[in-house]
Amino acid sequence: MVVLRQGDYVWMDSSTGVPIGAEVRISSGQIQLVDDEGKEHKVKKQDSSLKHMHASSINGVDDMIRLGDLNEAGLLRNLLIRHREGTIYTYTGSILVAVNPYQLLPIYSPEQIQLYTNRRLGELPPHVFAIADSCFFNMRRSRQDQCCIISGESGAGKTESTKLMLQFLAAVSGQQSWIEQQVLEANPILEAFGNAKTIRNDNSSRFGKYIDIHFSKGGAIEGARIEQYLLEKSRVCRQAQEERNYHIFYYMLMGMQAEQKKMLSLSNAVKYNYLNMGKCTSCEGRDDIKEYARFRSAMKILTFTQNDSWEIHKLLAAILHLGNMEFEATISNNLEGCDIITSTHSKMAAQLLEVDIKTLDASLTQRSFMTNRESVSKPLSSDQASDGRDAFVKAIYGRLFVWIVEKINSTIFKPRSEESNDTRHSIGLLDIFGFENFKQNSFEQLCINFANEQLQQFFVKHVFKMEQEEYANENIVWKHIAYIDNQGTLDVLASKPLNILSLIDEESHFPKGTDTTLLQKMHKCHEKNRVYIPPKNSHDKTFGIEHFAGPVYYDSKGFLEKNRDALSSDLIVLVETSTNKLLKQIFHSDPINASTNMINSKNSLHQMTDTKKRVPTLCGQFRQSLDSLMKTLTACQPFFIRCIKPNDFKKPMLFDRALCLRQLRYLGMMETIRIRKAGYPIRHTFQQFLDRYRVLLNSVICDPKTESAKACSESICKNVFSAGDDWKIGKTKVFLKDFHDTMLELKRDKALNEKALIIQKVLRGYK
Ligand code: AOV
Ligand code: MG
Repeated sequence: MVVLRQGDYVWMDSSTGVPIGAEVRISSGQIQLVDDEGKEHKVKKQDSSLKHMHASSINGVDDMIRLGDLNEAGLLRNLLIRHREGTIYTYTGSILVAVNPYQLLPIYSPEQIQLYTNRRLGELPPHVFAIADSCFFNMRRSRQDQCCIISGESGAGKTESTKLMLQFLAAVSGQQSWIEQQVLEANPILEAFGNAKTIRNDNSSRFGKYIDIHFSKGGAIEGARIEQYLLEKSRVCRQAQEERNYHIFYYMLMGMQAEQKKMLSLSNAVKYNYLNMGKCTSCEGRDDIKEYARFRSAMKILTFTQNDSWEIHKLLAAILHLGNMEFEATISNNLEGCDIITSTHSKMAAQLLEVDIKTLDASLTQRSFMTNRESVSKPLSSDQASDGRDAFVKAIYGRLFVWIVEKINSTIFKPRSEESNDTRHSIGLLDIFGFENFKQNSFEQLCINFANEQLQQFFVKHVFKMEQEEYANENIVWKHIAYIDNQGTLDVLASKPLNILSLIDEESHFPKGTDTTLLQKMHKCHEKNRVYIPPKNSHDKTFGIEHFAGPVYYDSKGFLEKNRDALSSDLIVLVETSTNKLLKQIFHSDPINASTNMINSKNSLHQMTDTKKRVPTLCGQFRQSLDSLMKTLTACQPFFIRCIKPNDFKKPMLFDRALCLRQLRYLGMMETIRIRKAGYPIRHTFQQFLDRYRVLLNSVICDPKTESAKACSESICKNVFSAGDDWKIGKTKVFLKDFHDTMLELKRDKALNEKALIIQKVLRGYK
């Protein structure tokens, strides 16, 4: 029975299903509980449903493995009270949990960078800088590539964390060199072209990126390489309510000089069909004029010439004019067709693309195809023509984006010369589009969520599977910790025979395939699997997938079209006739990387049916690039940052317990804390361990000349750690906790310093 006293803290029932913390207040014999959300409750002096809070939960802890109340309520409250104080970072061992503050905090100054430089994890309060510093330190200590995987749903803070990591690494690696500046300034360009306002996030990344930063042996940034994944091209033509197109369009229309705008015949954003569809052309808190200036200066730093920049603007303006072109239905020879209505927009589009207006007209309103003997053209309806125009625009924008990333890479990537034989190491930062679940979800969301499933699996493999396997192999006594494995979802999506992605691909290659035939096949193959949620009835075109982060319902309409990502041969031929160098260049780059399929007029049908000559689909390319990403990540030592979105309103100081609990659950945080608390995430082979910490070995007790590396390692541990400390000696490795690593490094530094002092004294004595 719990006896309540003034000032006690207790756990009480709450509507979210997990207990909430509350403080006991007693006045004139009345007992009140004030819960963590400020609500007051009257209770009796003795209430059997209440439980006293563990001391560690009252004020919270820096590292959640130290929580006494190791349950969901404890975990949730720890983040809540820290968030309330503006402490957004918390550790779970070396895994960082970051709760989006939705406000600028004074914790990213140069002084803070300095403070966190060259300190061991856990020496200072949790911080994203500490993770960056650990990556840097580990890279130099183990001479192995590092990566940091930043995950969380849309708006949770992945992109901001990535920028902070980069800022830290640039600062600690040297003295503000030009290449560091260039690596940092790549970001405003990428964001201008690849980020947009969505209902979830005002600066949502609509592409994935992996920035691999290369360091010299001395730890200076030598260069970097950016890998981009699957830009959401459909946004260029269509946006949902309250969403915007890519930032660059609005920046340009707000920030460009009047004279230049006139040359491109541009007016305000509200005037363009491609920009006003979401009924939202400005974004609160985002100054498009200022951002444009920032973007222009970044372009200069990344060595885009004035001419490059002008040519890019020309293509962007052409896109806006293409979007405002109108088609008028016609009937000739009993065939429905259409014409472009001549307007300034059609004229400007042709002028900027540097193509003949008549050819533009013909390429958009007719489609050529091969019969057995000859090429014939068929008129298109106005709807078909505007679909074709949209496909053209998506191809231009998508290819332009790829070209820009490659151009940035050509500036920041420094290949190693043949002679240089010292190895270079790298730190990779992964920032992809977060898990998404909108009212309406399409092919893009399926790809985005598939990528997030893969990352979750990488986490599960690393933190749960491989770790527990290793304990078994090394004969470490261990009680298995259960965890939720999302491999089942990945199997249905991408590994099992006839998996969903391969069915989409199959159907895309099949000329007669439609969204309905696709649904039928999916249904037939996966009906019995719990991961697949079938349509409600025969008219329903929606299927669902049980993702690790919850079920998502996808509208299959347009799936095949989007996946085929095809452009008519007429438009390809049109580009051939253009004198616009940039346009031609972006269309001539490698089609796999440029991510638009060209359907060649001569063999388009053959390509569709002949498996050997298949044009890669969007999904196929995406899977390939994700596979290669997973290989890269597997070859690195990983760090993890788990970002949490505290509310759906982009508001500071608002912590929605139910929303956070849901994220903590699907991120597997409870199990992560358990395994980090019980487990030994730091592992060294005996020889590595001895090599690094030899200075901590008392050779009187254990002589490395006669004793084995294993015996020496054990002796070092006994020497450094307190009695009763939980570390283990396996068959080939030493197994330690995160704090042991910090302790060893600090003691090693101290011992080396003392040794150096003694040597100095001795040398002085000789003089
Ligand atoms: P995301 O990358 O995880 O979403 P962002 O990193 O873009 O999310 O964060 C969304 C917004 O939250 C930012 O624009 C900031 O306003 C705010 N924010 C995030 N982290 C911080 C921080 N450390 N300090 C201050 N404000 C922050 V997405 O790309 O949509 O998956 O696709
Ligand atoms: Mg982002």
